[in-house]
Amino acid sequence: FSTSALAEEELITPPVQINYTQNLINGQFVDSASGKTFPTYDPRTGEVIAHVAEGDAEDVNRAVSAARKAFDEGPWPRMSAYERSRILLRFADLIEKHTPELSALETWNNGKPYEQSLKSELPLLVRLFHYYAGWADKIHGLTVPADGNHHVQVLHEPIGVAGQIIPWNFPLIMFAWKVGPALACGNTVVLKTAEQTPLTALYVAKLLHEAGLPPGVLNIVSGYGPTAGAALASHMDVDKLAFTGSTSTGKVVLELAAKSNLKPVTLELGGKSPFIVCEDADVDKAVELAHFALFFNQGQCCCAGSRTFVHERVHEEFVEKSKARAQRRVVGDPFKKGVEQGPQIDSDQFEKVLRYIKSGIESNATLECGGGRLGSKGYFIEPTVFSNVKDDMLIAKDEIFGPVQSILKFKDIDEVIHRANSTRYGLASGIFTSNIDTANTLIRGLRTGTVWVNCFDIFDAAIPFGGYKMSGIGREKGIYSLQNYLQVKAVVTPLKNPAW
Ligand code: TXE
Repeated sequence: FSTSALAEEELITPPVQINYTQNLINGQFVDSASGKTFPTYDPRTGEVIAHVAEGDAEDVNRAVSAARKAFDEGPWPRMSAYERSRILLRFADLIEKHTPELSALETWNNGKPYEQSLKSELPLLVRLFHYYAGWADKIHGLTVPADGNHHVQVLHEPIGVAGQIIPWNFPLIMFAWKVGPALACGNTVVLKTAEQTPLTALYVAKLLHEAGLPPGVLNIVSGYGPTAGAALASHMDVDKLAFTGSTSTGKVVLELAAKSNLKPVTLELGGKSPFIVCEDADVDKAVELAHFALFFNQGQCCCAGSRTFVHERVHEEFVEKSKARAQRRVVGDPFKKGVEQGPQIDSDQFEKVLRYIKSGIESNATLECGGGRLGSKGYFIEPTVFSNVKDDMLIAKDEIFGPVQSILKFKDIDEVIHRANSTRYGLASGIFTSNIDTANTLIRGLRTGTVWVNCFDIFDAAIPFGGYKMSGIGREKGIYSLQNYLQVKAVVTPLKNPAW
């Protein structure tokens, strides 16, 4: 059921084995306290690929105790920063060595194209850990010229036990965004993976221990949100919480943190990012970039360019060409060469996306192409393009999180800034223009945490990422991510001889 002959080529058959399915607590793989397991699936078929230990509140308690002990008594926060850096560097090198297996496992459990896992995500994962290894021995405080006869220094200390909850759309990259800065700063961690994609985090955690991580520094609990996730968010002995997922669950975890011990929370949540094609655009290039901005990773990106605003002068040509591009998109088994789009992650997401498509049709947006399921098994959806989308339609307001492009027409820059900002989200935006004045006006006007100009989805390790408004609190990656994992201690000492 591919849309191109390319997908008929042979399956890539990478070596893939599932060795780790238990929770990781205090350096050991262990069954869950209840003995329960849950199935994890292959989204190509909906078939079970493994049964994984199902953690709940008791497993979270055990993991937090291990992390607490490793923080309060263990070597990790006390060892030289250089030694911590070397462990992270060795870890990055081990990931690089295991790239084919990890890429295969990521694709098997998530459904993303194997070539995407292999050629972009695993190299980025390695880069992220090199980046954070580089920070480990460069984190230091300040001295402050305070009034009076005092020597004032500000120490930057690790915050303690970090609780981290991640989603399923980029299981390994999300692991790195969370675990990298936490460990570089000398913290210990309890990570809860998404119930859809528990496998690769366990695999890399094993490599991290091989690289020399002391036991208890990184603990991983697999399990569901309302049980394991909620237990972590409300735990009294967790000093900091980091969450990536939906805006509605973000509100839940923020409330759980507030009602327990007021742990600080960083949130990376949903989006409805505008991608703005200006009147001077080279239409062919704009079509390709807008297509990538939306359809990348099966449309399952928090920053997906899911409102494609197109200037009226180029609108008609743009719609025709976007439709043609979507019809050429190669959908199929993600292990096949040349496949651009695999299945959606699971039946819930699959149904949700199809419901939004139905809503688009019912609200009289024009369905240019796609709109249905592909094949009869697994969670494949046709690349779908709507034109004549209006701002008040559900498909223009809600995060669809699937391969559904909505094209909206605009007349002038002030109007498009206003409409692009008329959303509860503010994660990212894209601009396509070669006019510097237009670009600068849009850059200043858009209320989003990232503005990509004539590019999209550039995820360098050093670039901060996060949202305005209901897209989140705080920033990940780059220097800003370190602040989330550090406490600030002011130390004041009287000076005996103020002149010196
Ligand atoms: O998200 P959830 P879901 C958006 C996207 C998607 C929608 C729903 O629109 O369609 O969210 O996806 C854990 N206490 N994004 O249901 O529920 C859960 O186990 C503590 C955007 O997968 O937010 C998982 O580990 N934790 C997004 C994580 O939260 C809880 C990525 C995310 O799940 C919990 C994914 C609870 N009560 C979905 N309930 C992005 N920003 O990239 C769930 N969890």
